[in-house]
Amino acid sequence: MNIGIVCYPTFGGSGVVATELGLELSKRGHEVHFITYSQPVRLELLNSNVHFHEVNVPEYPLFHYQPYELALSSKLVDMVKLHKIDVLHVHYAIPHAYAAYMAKKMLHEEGIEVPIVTTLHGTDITLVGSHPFYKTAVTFSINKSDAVTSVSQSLKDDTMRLFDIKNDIKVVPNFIDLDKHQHHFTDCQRAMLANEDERVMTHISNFRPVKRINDVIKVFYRVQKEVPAKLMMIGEGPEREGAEALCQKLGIENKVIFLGNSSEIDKILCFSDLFLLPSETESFGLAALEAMASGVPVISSNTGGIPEVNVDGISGFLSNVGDVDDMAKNAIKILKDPKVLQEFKDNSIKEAKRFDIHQIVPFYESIYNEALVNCISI
Ligand code: GMT
Repeated sequence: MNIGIVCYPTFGGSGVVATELGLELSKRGHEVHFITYSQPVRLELLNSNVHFHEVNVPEYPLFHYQPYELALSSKLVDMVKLHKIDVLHVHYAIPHAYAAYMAKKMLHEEGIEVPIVTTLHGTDITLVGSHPFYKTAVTFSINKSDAVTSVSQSLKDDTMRLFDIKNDIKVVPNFIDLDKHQHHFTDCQRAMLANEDERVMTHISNFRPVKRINDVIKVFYRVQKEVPAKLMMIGEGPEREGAEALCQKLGIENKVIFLGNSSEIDKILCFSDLFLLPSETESFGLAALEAMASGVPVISSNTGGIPEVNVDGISGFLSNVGDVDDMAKNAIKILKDPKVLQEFKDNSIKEAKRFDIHQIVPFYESIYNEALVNCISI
């Protein structure tokens, strides 16, 4: 099958999922075309089955806002025709599902029918999409898609609650390539960052307010009083500056290492003992799953789709949003005793196996096949 994938090419989870999906589909014999404004960060290698087509939006001074949707829908039409794309899979409703619908309509005028599969990732629904300024267009795009998937049951429930949805939404959870997360490294650089007796705690995100970055620091502050530890902060975003200031205020700046964005997540997780994800909301929590696949237990909030991934008392612990005391207490419980830590590490890998890429990707293939058969004619 020739599959067009539209996504955000950045470090965000939706772009990561779209990229890993495309790569796996290519291994399964499909031809995959990524169509977006720059090469996705996790897409390192292009080959005869994996292509990247850049969407260019020329700057024009008359426009206060450059019309990306317009450029994207035109590019989709051109690429579908040129590469005989059978199905378009768009990740993130805004504006991808909307642009794909326009492309579908233009292609229909030329006698070409192409089904649109839309995957909802979370912020496109819970944070941005339900805003009154976008809601009408988001509802329309979801209802006009040939198939709609959501990355967790929780996100499906939110979508049904917040929008007037006429379409069926299938839950296809995010997935993980376990092979990539098994530690084959011989150059684990743990010693450069922490002493032998110190535990390594890690947080990875885009440092947006929804991630509650200050809670990460507050939990760590409590833990390091009881257990010698270091904290790795991976990612970039608006909350980083405030978090660095908080570390200084608490006098722990020498124990917290801000590493910025990294494409070596697997290496960082290789020397981590605990992952912190205290988010306000999280449709799934791919970062937590990546940690678990590397054998790193998770201390998280119990919001959104996180409980579908992190199992309380097994792969880590869940607490109410903002309850940093409880999170710290749970973190200490895991970190203090090496036997307990090892048990949680083993359990984390076991739980991550529920999301094995080889089990999940076939669901997308059957959704594409079904969409091809039932392609809604406009
Ligand atoms: O979490 C973010 O800020 C990035 C965002 C995105 O759209 O890329 O992540 C969302 O999609 C991920 C992949 O499906 C999920 O794992 C994240 O939980 C979800 N983020 C939120 O719901 C806040």
